[in-house]
Amino acid sequence: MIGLKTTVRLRMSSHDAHYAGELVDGARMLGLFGDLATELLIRLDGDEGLFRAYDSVEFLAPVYAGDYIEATAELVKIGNTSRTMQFEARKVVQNLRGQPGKSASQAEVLSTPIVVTRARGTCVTPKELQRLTTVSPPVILTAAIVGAEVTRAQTPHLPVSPEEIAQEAERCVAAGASVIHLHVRNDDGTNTQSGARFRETIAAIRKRTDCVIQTSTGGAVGMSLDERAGPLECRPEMATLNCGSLNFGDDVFVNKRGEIRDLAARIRAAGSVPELECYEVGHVEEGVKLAAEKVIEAPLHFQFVLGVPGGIAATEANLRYLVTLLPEGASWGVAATGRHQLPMTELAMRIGGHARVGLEDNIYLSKGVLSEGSAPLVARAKAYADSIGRPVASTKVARELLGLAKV
Ligand code: KMH
Ligand code: ZN
Repeated sequence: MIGLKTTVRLRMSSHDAHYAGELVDGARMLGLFGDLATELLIRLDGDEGLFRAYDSVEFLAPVYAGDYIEATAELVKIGNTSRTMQFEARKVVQNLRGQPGKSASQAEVLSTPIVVTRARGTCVTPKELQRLTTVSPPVILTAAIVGAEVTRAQTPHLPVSPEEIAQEAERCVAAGASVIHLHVRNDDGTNTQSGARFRETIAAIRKRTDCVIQTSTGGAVGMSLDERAGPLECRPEMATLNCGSLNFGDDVFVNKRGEIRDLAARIRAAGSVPELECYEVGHVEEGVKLAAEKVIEAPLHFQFVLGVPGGIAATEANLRYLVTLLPEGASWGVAATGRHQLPMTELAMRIGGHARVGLEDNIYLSKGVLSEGSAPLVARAKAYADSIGRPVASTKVARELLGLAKV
């Protein structure tokens, strides 16, 4: 429910104008915000609730009769009875009356809307008037603790040996992760998809924790399909299925359509549940097609990988669009690269998704400060989930949500 949004668009008429020169008063914008807040409360609680206070209001540009205003409210925090919302009103069409050489009825559509008012405020719905149950769904935190590209030269905190990886998996689960996205390394730190090395590493993890282990079938750029399928001999509970090709930094990560279907069949034969890795819009559509072709089974689990150089950018608009492509019943999460990891995983958690953090995608805790392994990144994601009222899924709950059989 956090992230619930609503929008109205309407024309300011001369009835709305209050001051000289057909200027509309700021209170009119606050009236719109009040109506938007009420709609969000009705959607959330089944009650109109009450507006308690504005924390901030900024009037940023004048509004005149004849302008069109688009106003949006977004639910950003839910307490026991309090509901905090962020408001924005934008001018999307402006009347040009009064400008030199323009007629009274002349107007233009603004290619870049002008923000006229911004505010943040808190509403209240008393407990006894909350008619709908608003239970926030648990969030599954995935820790991508190794990856294929990160090196010890970039961060000394990268686990390499099976025992180091197992220790890191245990730390991440203690911090709130329920899924470990797994790559493995040779002793010299180079990447490998060797089934034997996965077997050894999974056994070491299993001695320490009962998390969901999701092995990579992406491996590293340039590996053959047979090589990438190596970990499937361990019959992992989950395995990634990369849903399309893309430029991957300076390389090309090749996932031909036939190869995707081949790997999907191997994942199924191994008794594993696929997670669909999508780095582009078309990859999501391909994932949906795979289900239509019965190559994979519903419920589908999508991972939106945002911010790979060459792939879809890590922006709010992109993420909100990707979510609209999903079929009913699908789950989704976000794995964003580098400095995008924090804002994008938080956004995902606010709007109902799951989140992946860890050194595979981002080695920094903050600008210039290396994360001492993936566990601090998991702990920070859990703290955020707690702050917005989403419980972090235990390994048991994660298995239920993902439809996995207990190993
Ligand atoms: N290393 C990337 C080329 C996956 O694990 O399936 C692919 C990757 C995705 O990491
Ligand atoms: Zn990976």
